Amino acid sequence: MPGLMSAPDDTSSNETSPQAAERIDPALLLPIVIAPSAILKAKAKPVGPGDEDTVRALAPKMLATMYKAPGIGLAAPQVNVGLRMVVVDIQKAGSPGPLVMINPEVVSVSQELNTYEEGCLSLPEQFAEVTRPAVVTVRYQDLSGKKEQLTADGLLATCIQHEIDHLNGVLFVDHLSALKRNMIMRKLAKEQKRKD
Ligand code: GNR
Ligand code: NI
Repeated sequence: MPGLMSAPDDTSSNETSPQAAERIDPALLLPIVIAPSAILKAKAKPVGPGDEDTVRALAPKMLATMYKAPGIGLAAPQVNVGLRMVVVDIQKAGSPGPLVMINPEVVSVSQELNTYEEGCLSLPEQFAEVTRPAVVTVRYQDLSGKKEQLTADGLLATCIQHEIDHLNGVLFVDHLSALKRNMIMRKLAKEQKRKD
C-alpha cells in the first residue's frame, strides 16, 4: 500500500504498548461492540488506497482499547469499523508485539491442532475451549504498507486466527456445537440485561 508511510513519531510502536494502565490515554479509547451485533457478523472490507488516514488514526486507538480492556488482540469490527485490520499483543516474553496487521491472510496452517480456552471482548465473561491449527503462517501489511509474513504457534497462533475470524464475521462460539453456542449467547444476553 504505497503512501501509507509512518511518521517518525508514529504511535504504532512502543509508546502504545503500555504495561501500566495509567499510561493509556483515555482520549484514545473506543467503545467495544458486544454480541449480538450485525457488524460482528459482517465480512470486513479490505483496506485500500483510500483508507490510509483511517488506519493510521485507528491503530493507536485500537491498541489503547485492547490494552485497557485488557485483551491480547482486537479486530476493527469490534470497534465498529468494517475494515480488515487487527492488533495483537500477547504480552509474553519473546513474542512480537504490538502487531498491527492490515489485510491479514492465512497462507498455511499446520495439521497439528491445539486447544485453548478462548474469550472475546465482544462476548464478555464467556469462555470455552476451541480447537484450531497449532501453527499458522499469515501475510499482512504493516502500518507503513510493508508486506510482512509471520509464522506463529502457541497462544499467538490462536489469537491471530481468532482475530482473522472476526474479519470474516466469525466469533469463537461459531466453532462450538450449537448447544454450547446457544448456552453462551443466552448467558451473555442475561448478563447484559442485568447490567442495563
Ligand atoms: O483478550 C483475548 N483473549 C483471548 C484468549 C484466548 C484466545 C483468543 C483471545 S482474543 C481476546 C480479545 C478479543 O476478543 N479479540 O478479538
Ligand atoms: Ni474476539
